[in-house]
Amino acid sequence: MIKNIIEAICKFLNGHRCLGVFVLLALNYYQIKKIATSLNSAYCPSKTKAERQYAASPSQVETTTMPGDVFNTTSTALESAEFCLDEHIEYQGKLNISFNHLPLSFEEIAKREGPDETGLFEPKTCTPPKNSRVAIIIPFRDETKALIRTRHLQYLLEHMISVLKRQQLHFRFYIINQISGSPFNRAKLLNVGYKEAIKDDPTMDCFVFHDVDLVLEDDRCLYSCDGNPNHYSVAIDKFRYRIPYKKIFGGIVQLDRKMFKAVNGFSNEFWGWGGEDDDMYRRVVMGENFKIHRKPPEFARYKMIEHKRDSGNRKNLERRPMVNRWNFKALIEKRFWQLDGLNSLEYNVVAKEVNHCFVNVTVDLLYDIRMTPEELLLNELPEIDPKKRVVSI
Ligand code: UD2
Ligand code: MN
Repeated sequence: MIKNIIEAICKFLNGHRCLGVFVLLALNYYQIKKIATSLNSAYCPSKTKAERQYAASPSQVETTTMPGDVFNTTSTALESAEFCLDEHIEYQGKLNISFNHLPLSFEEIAKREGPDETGLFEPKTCTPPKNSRVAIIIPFRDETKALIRTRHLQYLLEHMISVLKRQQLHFRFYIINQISGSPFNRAKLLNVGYKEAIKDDPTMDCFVFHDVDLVLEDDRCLYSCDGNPNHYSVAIDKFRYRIPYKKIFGGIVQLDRKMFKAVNGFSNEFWGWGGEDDDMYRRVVMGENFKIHRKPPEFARYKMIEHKRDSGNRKNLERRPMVNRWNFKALIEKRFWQLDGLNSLEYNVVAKEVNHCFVNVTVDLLYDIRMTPEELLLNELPEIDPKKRVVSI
């Protein structure tokens, strides 16, 4: 009986090929739909690069709890909203920057800009894509009676926070404040900032190392990472908006986490003014063969707030020979920068608190256990056990 029915159906379908195909198609409808959906999500033109980049990184989508003492909060924006897209940023273009008014206090800035209690700023309506979770790290010390460097910081935050909010970034400012009693060490402070920032929030993936006295004049200069080491302070009024020398890598630079780790961060051993930025240039370009990108000078325009040399930041007389260690022999045989940097970093945090709109880390950089220039300049670098690095001064 059943055999007869099947034979009849086959006969019928043979005579009506179109209908047969239709029945087969209907039977496979769900499978075809499934394939179409996956093709659509892979090639759909409405998705931007940033969106796909983010989607490709599932670890970033998880909700994260920050482990630090001060920052035991949960980031909620990641769970719900759509990704932030570059084309939705409402740039203002050229900004009117001046320093002849009294700057707002940190409290007033926080009131206006609304960070959370951990000093974090997050877009309200969208989720920042990969490489937009930015820690802005500022080396700092103010030993002036007139609190000149503090005033620089006020001007900077007054202008920059609203710019970075417009750029729809997830960001937090870290001010790394060196205690008095030793020469200023900009580079080591920046290493400390990196370590403290990822301790608070392991999902931070982009790091901007930023002098306190440089204020951006055009908000089209994006502060998110793009897979290259970036130099930002390309056109500064003090240098008549021209790059002062070809290999400059000072002022404001940016690296993502992978790159910063690869170059072993900055050197810890540049005490006083100068050289640390040139050493970093060589770590990036000669040590790891990265290509530095400079931001377009039309947008990467900055005003440097006028200042004198700070009393605790005299010229480092060893800076030239220290930078000149970067020669062919060193590259081939020694890779000395792999012994001095993030992996040999030692410091004591004296205080860490949220100061309205930034995280303030006061730090002792342990000047007494620095390596002497003689040791550093030796061709034969000793094996370094960080615990035994105490040297006579
Ligand atoms: C240049 C570089 C700077 C750095 C420095 C040499 C540019 C545009 N700038 O800046 O990045 O390489 O030479 O070390 O290329 N600071 C304090 N308190 C102090 C001393 C320094 O807060 O007592 C901080 C502050 O963030 C300042 C930064 O360190 O902006 C650099 O010091 P500077 O402004 O005196 O150096 P400058 O302008 O010659
Ligand atoms: Mn300066």
